[in-house]
Amino acid sequence: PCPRGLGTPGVGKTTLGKELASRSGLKYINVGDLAREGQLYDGYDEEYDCPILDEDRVVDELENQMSEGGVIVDYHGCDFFPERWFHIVFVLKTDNSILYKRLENRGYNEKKLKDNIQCEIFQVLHEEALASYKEEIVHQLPSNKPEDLEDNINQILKWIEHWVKDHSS
Ligand code: DAT
Repeated sequence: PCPRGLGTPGVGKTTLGKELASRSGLKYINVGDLAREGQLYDGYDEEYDCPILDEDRVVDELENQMSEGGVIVDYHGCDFFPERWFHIVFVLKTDNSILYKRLENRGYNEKKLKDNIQCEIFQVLHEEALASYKEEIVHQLPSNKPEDLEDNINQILKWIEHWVKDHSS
């Protein structure tokens, strides 16, 4: 039900990713920005009025950095990334009424609004993550209010600390 090129914008991925990078020292990569800068597109979706991501070129572009490690990747989809790239996957979840307001503030038109909210209702991205990665590394996090952001960051920082400890002998 969720067309390519759409997803759940507005849930707070960029806000969380950047803040986490600055507090953890990990590197932050926004796949949408990377694609725009490198024009990593493969055609244009007329119906949804957005370029279609060239997934193979995105993967090629990221491969070197990803094998070095220590990277936070921000994107609304995850099924085309190699499974070996990630040790943990977070799917942010925002209540529909709150998400609707955030997307309205971004100036989305009615069709784009409806499609994106639909996508959230059907939990498409969470299912995509569960189908692409081991269930135990996929975590859903609430992203409605500023306290959620703070809780999520603290929780992930703790996880990073443990991971580093476990892998440093
Ligand atoms: P995304 O990168 O998923 O598109 P964003 O990080 O740009 O989303 O955030 C969209 C808007 O929502 C932005 O104005 C910041 C706000 N926001 C993000 N996380 C939030 C939270 N936990 N509580 C309240 N507002 C939040």
